[in-house]
Amino acid sequence: MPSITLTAPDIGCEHCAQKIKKALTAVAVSNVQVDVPTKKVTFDYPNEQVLAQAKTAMDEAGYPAQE
Ligand SMILES: [Cu+2]
Repeated sequence: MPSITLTAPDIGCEHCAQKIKKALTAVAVSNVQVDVPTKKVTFDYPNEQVLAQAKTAMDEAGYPAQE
């Protein structure tokens, strides 16, 4: 499964990390890791459609991501 690392500049603390992890549980990604100091979100995704859903989920959670 491909893996991607996105940067979400609005991550500020562990609470943000938990919100993102929770938002991504609704999407079929796996191995979600959020690194607060670097504001990076890494996960595995099965296909491009799921990747797009994950980005949408992050937008809706208030943490828009950039590649
Ligand atoms: Cu926070």
